[in-house]
Amino acid sequence: MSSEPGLVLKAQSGFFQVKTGVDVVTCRLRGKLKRGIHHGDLVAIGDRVLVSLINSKEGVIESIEPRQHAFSRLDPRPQGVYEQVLLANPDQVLMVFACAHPAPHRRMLDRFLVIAEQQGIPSVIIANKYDLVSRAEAESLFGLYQPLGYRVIYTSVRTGVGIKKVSDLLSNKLSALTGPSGVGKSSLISCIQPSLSLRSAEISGATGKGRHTTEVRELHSLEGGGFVADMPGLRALALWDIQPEELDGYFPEMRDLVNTCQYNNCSHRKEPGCSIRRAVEDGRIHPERYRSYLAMRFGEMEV
Ligand SMILES: Nc1nc2c(ncn2[C@@H]2O[C@H](COP(=O)(O)OP(=O)(O)OP(=O)(O)O)[C@@H](O)[C@H]2O)c(=O)[nH]1
Ligand SMILES: [Mg+2]
Ligand SMILES: [Zn+2]
Repeated sequence: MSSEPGLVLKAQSGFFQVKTGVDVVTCRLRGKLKRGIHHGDLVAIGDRVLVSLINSKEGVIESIEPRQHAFSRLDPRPQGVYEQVLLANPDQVLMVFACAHPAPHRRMLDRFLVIAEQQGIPSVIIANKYDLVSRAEAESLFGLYQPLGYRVIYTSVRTGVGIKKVSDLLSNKLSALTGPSGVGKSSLISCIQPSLSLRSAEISGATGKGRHTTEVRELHSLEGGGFVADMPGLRALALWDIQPEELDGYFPEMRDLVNTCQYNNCSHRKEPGCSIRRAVEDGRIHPERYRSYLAMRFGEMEV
């Protein structure tokens, strides 16, 4: 019985599709790995595993390599908080939002960015459906992120704008596309690699909300090298294990200023001598970003 390294491409109901060399093998998890109490997914897409082959199509996952990092979501369950691993070991996460239809929820984007900062994963913002708005409108929505150090790519699956840039970005990397439902994540991937032809669907006219067309998380192998995961639309991402005092460190525009506040445990809300508030007043910090910070810090909002 030979043992081979592999990459988990798909996880569904206890079965895993694992790419070993050129083959994709259907695997179960060795029983002993499942023993004990688990506070998170044992195996997720993006995990590197060792598989013992039963035949050319089936195998057993014997061990899982430690994750460097993971793009995860916190899932409160009766037994305690569970770490649902959306993608293990990502090189980057593409935060996909639409310029319109559905209108972008910037607080939600801010929350995604904070989570990626905390999990140590580079993020890129994709502003899709660029064909539905003017350039000025698109920039008024997403332009504020570039000076913070985030790359913003404006795309349209309809006109093809920006698609090459996204395709180059994905090349030879392990990436995830995330964002709300109906923004065009599956459409973007299908446009980059038509042979995949992922399911995409019209968004509901009545609510302007997506319908959660993509249900299973799966890594797709790209012809130009690399893998991309199409995620189901996310309604919410809870902040994972973030201490309130460390939140300002996940806002790039605040990070370097916090040491200059008068109080070293400044929450940047009401304290005198706060350099963050001063930066908001004189325009160095965008007021919307500051409001997002306050909302996350003081729980005035749930996205
Ligand atoms: N006008 C316009 N429509 C687009 C664009 N990209 C995608 N769409 C449409 O938006 C709708 C939703 O696209 P999907 O690709 O299913 O969206 P999704 O983000 O994968 O949605 P979930 O799987 O539910 O998370 C479809 O009707 C697409 O045809 C675009 O660039 N411009
Ligand atoms: Mg989809
Ligand atoms: Zn302060």
